[in-house]
Amino acid sequence: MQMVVIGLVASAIGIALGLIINWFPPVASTQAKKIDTLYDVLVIVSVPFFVLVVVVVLFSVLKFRMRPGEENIDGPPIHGNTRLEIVWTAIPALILVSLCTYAYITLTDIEEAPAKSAQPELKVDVTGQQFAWTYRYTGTNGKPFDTTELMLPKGRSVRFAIHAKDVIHDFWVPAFRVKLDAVPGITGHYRVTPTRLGSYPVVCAELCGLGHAYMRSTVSVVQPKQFDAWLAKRSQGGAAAAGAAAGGGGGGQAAAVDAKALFTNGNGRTPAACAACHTLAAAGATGTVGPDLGKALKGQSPAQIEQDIVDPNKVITKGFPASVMPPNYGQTLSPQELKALVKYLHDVSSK
Ligand code: HEC
Ligand SMILES: [Cu+2]
Repeated sequence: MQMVVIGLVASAIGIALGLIINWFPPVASTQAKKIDTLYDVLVIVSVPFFVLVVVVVLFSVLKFRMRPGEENIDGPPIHGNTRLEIVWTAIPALILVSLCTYAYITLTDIEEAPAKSAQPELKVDVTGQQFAWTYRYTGTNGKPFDTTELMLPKGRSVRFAIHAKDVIHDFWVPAFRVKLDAVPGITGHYRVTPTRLGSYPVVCAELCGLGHAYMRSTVSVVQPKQFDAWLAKRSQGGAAAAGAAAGGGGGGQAAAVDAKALFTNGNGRTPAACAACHTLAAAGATGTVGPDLGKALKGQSPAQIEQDIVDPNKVITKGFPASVMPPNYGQTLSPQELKALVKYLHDVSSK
């Protein structure tokens, strides 16, 4: 009786603590709410078992400990108790099956496609690469464009198609709760419906190399109107950049490459756009993995800047990690693109 009373009190305290402590990041999607409820139910069901085991162990240690003079006394021999064994197998099995069923129902629920009558789903391609995320949207003109900025409209279902270029990453927005591995050669999917305006962290949840801890950025959830305006603007930007690149292909003129667009969005072949990691006020870039290039490149010669880009580990900027900036821009940027980028960075940083 004593043990049962202590166990009940301890369980009640444990459950209360489990529910009072605020474990979760903000709830920013319809999925998040259901997952938090699932988590709360798991806390309510599992805390009593943990407490029960701990209480029985501590109680027994205290109450039935060996006292002086009892060294040679042995307890009564005990044989199996069939009824007890059936009960303690059946109850956990029942609980386990119920929890699995509930978890499975929640999973199908959060993965369900929006109703046909609802607004068409927004599709965003996500690509993980050491050590940044890039996103591909379909522009208002029907043409895809790449960006390092993840912008989502509030209240509309989004379906992510998740890819990886090099190693396994994992695309996770804790405020949305859902996450999925990004595996080279496989396209994974998940959907969320953002429900809360604001900026939330995007993290890589799979150890993917030396720069893993830096593979962080943010997602902005905005009003649908604001999103449409952003999409329209980026669609034009993408078209202009593509036009410029196509024009430059024949002439081979460095001036024909839109270096600013290249810096912001990459060329589709580079490992990651520079803006994913660098701040550069002139390009509106706000990455924080690498140095602020507007400041860091002051006084550097074009040759130095070029070396920084094609051989980033030769000179490591103080206070920043080595082996995080991709080492292969020398191959993934064309000579014209590299030249244009160096000229652009030299121009904007020497102002
Ligand atoms: C995955 C993150 C990442 C990406 C993408 C990235 N960089 Fe870097 N970059 C860094 C880090 C970290 C450093 C500092 C360590 C070092 O010097 O290698 C750096 C350093 C630099 C430097 C040297 C700055 C100085 O203080 O001298 C230059 C220049 C530079 N990057 C240009 C670029 C350009 C141009 C691009 C796009 C073509 C780019 N980076 C893409 C992370 C990145
Ligand atoms: Cu990663």
